[in-house]
Amino acid sequence: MSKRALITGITGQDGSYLAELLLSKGYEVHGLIRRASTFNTARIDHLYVDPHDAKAKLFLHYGDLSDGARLVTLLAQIRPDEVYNLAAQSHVRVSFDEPEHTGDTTGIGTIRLLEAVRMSGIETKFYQASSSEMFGATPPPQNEETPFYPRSPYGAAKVYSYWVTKNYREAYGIFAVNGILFNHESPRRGETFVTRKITRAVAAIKAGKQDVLFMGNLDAVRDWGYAAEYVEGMWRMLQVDEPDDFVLATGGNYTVRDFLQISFEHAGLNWEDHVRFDERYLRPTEVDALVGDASKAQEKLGWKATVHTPELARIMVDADIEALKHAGNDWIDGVDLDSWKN
Ligand code: NDP
Ligand code: GDR
Repeated sequence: MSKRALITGITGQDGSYLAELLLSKGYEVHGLIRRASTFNTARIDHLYVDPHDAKAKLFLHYGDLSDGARLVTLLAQIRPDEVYNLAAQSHVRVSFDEPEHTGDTTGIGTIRLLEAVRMSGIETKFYQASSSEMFGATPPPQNEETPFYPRSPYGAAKVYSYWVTKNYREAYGIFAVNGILFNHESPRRGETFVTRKITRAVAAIKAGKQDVLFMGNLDAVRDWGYAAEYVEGMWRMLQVDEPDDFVLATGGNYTVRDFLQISFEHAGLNWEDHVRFDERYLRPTEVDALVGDASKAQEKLGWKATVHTPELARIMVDADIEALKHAGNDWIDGVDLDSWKN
């Protein structure tokens, strides 16, 4: 019998890589998707097989983390061995615009899912997508022992989710773990996160479709790793004997300015000729520096990042240059995106 997993947030960056990984390991994969007026499954379309086909191993179900009753029904019906809670309003800047919605999805959504596990009476392992944003103002290097000091409604909601996950482990004996992941990126990264915003702009500028890129704080320090590697770490956290919490990070230390420089240079461009400041992209409170220490994951999970920030930037620039060649009129350039998205 193959193992069964349920992934919330399967249509997102990490959900798509995790679905790929679990399918490659022979899992039957179930994903929660939100009903939308347009299709939102572009990142997993390549994995989809018609459910009438006997070979189908990926099944999608409508649902939402705001709908607790639906979560109970789904868990009782699917009876997964592993639940990965990746769904969230995940954009830090947007969480200042939509603080209540972010709290409801990124915070309360987690306890709805944990309650659904409990109420459906199933035995399952539970992974919570916790974040380095929880460390916020506490200076690096950050590890599992570092105190939390969130600096956004998003960070605060993730702290809530972290603690309820730990509480359900202690109170009800659920195998529940927190993966505290530092920034991880890929060619599938959402277009309004800083790395992808930069690499898409590089592709568009190189192709003569864009000239200027508006940015916020270039001094922020981040530890950017490769998402495809991080989902392996998530899976490993559910394969150990005892539930525990783990940091995943590369340990690297780069500013947004460094990422601009590496990305533009890779395409033969000078970033200073194209980048302009727009205060719209500043946050009311900023997280100045996140640099992770993942030695516990290396020791106990045998997990270590191999792709570091400069290589990641080059992978993303190459992918966006390639994507633009095939995009035709579907490509929305960075300037347009900026005017109505964050
Ligand atoms: P994305 O923003 O790419 O994906 C978020 C997913 O959540 C999407 O599938 C989205 O669906 C879904 N979602 C949003 N709101 C709801 C809701 N109310 N009900 C059900 N589903 C919902 O995030 P990532 O893949 O980058 O990140 C995955 C998780 O890891 C998130 O929880 C994020 O906060 C966390 N995290 C991410 C890090 C990173 O660097 N990427 C680092 C640390 C933590 P839809 O497609 O319909 O919008
Ligand atoms: P972050 O990622 O807030 O770290 O959260 P993001 O890429 O949005 O910002 C990183 C840093 O870049 C600065 N910045 C800009 N950011 C954006 N988006 N757009 C800009 O124009 C811009 N200019 C400068 C930001 O101020 C910030 O300092 C991500 C998300 O994936 C979270 O869900 C996850 O939990 C954390 O990473 C770890």
